[in-house]
Amino acid sequence: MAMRTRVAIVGAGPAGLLLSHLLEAEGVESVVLETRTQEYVEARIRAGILEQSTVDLLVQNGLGDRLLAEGDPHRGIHLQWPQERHHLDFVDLIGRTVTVYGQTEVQKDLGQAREAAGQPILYGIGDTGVHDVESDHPYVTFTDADGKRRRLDADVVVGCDGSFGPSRGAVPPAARQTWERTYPYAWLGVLAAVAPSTDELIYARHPDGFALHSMRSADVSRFYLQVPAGTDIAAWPDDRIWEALSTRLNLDGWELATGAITEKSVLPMRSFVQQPMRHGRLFLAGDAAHIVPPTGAKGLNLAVADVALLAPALAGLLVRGDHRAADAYSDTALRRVWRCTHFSWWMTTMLHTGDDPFDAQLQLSQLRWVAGSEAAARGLAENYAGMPIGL
Ligand code: RFL
Ligand code: PHB
Repeated sequence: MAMRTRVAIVGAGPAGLLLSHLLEAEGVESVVLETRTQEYVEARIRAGILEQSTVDLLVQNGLGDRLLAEGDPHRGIHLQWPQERHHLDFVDLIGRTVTVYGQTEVQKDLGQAREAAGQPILYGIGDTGVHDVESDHPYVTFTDADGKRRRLDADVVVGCDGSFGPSRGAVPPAARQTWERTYPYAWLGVLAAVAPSTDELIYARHPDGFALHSMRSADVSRFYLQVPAGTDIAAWPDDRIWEALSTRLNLDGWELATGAITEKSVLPMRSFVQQPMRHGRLFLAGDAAHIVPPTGAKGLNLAVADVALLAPALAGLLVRGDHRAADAYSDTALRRVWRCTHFSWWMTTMLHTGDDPFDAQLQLSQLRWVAGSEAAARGLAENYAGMPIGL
C-alpha cells in the first residue's frame, strides 16, 4: 500500500517530532515513521539539560506550558576536583541560563502536541529503506505494525533516526566524509528516588574517575560515574554505586543523600560527525548526523538546533520554490555541530581520568584556569548555555 506526503521523516525522537511540529506551522505536511512503540520512546531516559535557546524555541512554538511550569532554571554549574568546588554563574558571566527538564518530558510534550494536531506517526514499523534520494521522487519502504509492506513517497526525506538508523548510510560512500573518536571510558547512569543534594549540577574530576550529580525534580536525582568502556552493569551493585559517588563527589561539610536506585545502565561514549548533512533530497538531523559524548549536555540541544534551521529551509524549498536556505543547511548546521563537538570533547577530556600523569596535570590546570579566570569561565559558559540558534 503506497502513501504520499511532502516530507517523510524517519524517526520519532526529539528531532523527528519537533521537525514535524515546525513544518506544520510552515504549512508543510509530513509523515513520521518510527521503529519503536510510543510508550518506549517516551520512557527512554536520556538528556536532562536544555539550553536557553532550546527553551525559547519550544516556548515560541507552543510547546512550553509544562516546561515553564515544571522546568527548573539553573544559573550555572559547579566544577569540582578534590577539596575544591567552584560555582560558575552563567547569568553573571554571559546573561544566559540553562533549564533542567528531562528528555522524557520533552518527548511527551512533543508527542501530545503532534497527537492534538492529528499528525500521522506510524510506530512499530520495521525494515526501513530509504530510496532514490538523488531523484526528485525519493521514497521510504517499511513493514508496518501489522506486518504489511508499505511505501511512503515524498518530495523530501529527512533522516532523524538517531545513531543506529539507516538514513546516514543512504548517502553513497563517495559523497560522505565521517570523523569519529572513541573514548576508553563509558558512563554508568543512575536514577534515584532521593532529593538532590545540590542546588545545581556538580561536574567532579576525581582520581577514581569522573562523577556528575544531576537531577530531574525535587525528589529525583540523576547521577553518572565514569567506568571503563565495556563495563558489565552486574559489577555495580547499588552499594558500590553510592560508595563511589560519595567518594568522587566528597567535599568537607557536604553530604550526599542516598535513596532507592530505580534505573541504571551503561552508556558508551563517542564523538561522530558525518558531512554533508544533505544529499540530494535526503537531509540528516540530530544524532543521525552527529554524536557527542554527554559531558557537555549538547546532544538533544544540537538536534533541536538542526531542525530549527531545517524546517524553514524545507518550507522555502517546497512552498516558495526558494532553495537557498536548503542549499545552505548543511554548512550552516555543521558550524554549530563542530562547535559542540569540540566543547563536548573538551569537557570530556578535561574531566575524565586516565593513567597518564601528564594529562592529569593538564586537566587540573584547565579546571583551575576556568574556575579562576573570568575570560575562561565565560568561554565555558557561552558553550554550555549555548549560542542563539543560527549563530
Ligand atoms: P533519537 O532520540 O535517538 O531518536 C531517533 C529515533 O529514530 C528511531 N529509529 C528509527 N525509526 C524508523 N526506522 C528506523 N530504521 C529507525 N532506527 C531508529 C529510534 O527508535 C528513535 O526513536 O535521536 P534525535 O531525535 O536526533 O535526538 C537526539 C538525542 O536523543 C540525543 O542526542 C541525546 O539523548 C543523547 N544522549 C544524551 N545527551 C545528553 O545531552 N545527555 C545525556 O545524558 C544523554 N544520554 C543520550 C543519552 C543518548 C543515548 N542513546 C542514543 C543511546 C543516553 C542514551 C542511551
Ligand atoms: C542529565 O541530567 O542527564 C545530564 C546532565 C548533564 C550532562 C549530561 C546528562 O552533561
